[in-house]
Amino acid sequence: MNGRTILWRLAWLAACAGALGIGVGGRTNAPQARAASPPSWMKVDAPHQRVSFTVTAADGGANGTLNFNGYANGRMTVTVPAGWHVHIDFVNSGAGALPHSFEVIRSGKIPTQGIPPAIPGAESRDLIAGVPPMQKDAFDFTAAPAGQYLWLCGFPTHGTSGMWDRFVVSGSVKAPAVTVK
Ligand SMILES: [Cu+2]
Repeated sequence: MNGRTILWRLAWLAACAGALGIGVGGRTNAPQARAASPPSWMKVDAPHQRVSFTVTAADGGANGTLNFNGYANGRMTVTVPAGWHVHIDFVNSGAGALPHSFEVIRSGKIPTQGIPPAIPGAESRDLIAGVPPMQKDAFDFTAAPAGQYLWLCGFPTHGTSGMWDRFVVSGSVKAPAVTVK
């Protein structure tokens, strides 16, 4: 077998492994982040470096309704390029009949209730009292500085009960993205 044939066989093996979802040399049974097609609740306006999210609190029964868009306990990661304008339409679906709120905090220990947001303007009204069931709010902020953040519900004990997801402000990505695991 000459060198070219060996290279071709390696390429073929890599292609097969990729098609089967097998990481070469990696574990095959670990949960992996999925880069699904953009969710319907994200609207990207790339020319204006602007992204809008509809964030629904208590979207179905996941985590006893303590979730954002169905995800809790950091299962979802939302990434936005640094410097982009972010608009959030926040909706409390009413499932679970509890108030909820939304804010961006630095990644780290989950507080027992809302704290001042890490990014100016990145919070819904009545952070600790919450937005009542079936009500909504809207707000805007600039995604900066780059770093690791969380989306948190500031209603007492909701965050520590898992009502949080990951939010990354990235200095290297070119477009917003949502991954779940
Ligand atoms: Cu909540």
